[in-house]
Amino acid sequence: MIPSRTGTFGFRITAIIVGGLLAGATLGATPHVISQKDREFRPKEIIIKRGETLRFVNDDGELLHHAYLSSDTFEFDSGDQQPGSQFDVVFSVAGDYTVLCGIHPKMKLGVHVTK
Ligand SMILES: [Cu+2]
Repeated sequence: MIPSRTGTFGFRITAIIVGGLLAGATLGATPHVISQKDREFRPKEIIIKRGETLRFVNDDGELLHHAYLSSDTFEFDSGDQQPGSQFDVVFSVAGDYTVLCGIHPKMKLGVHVTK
């Protein structure tokens, strides 16, 4: 019986370690928050590393927003964003991009993704 107990114990230890690593990875990938308030992206310019996440938050009262990016190497489309909602985008390709809003043409966000 002792060997079988040890085996179960060993498995549990492994599960705890793997679980801890996953939790750590999630914490390490804290998104960069982009506010969309007063019909502006805030900040208007951001530098991130490839693989990092931008979180587009619509904190603009009653207004809809619709963040999107269209380029040769990378694109996304948040769809219409209701007030209070958020949309996460992982920038998986390095480059210099301009994110626009499909509803407010003057809204622009410069995203510089380094390798
Ligand atoms: Cu907008």
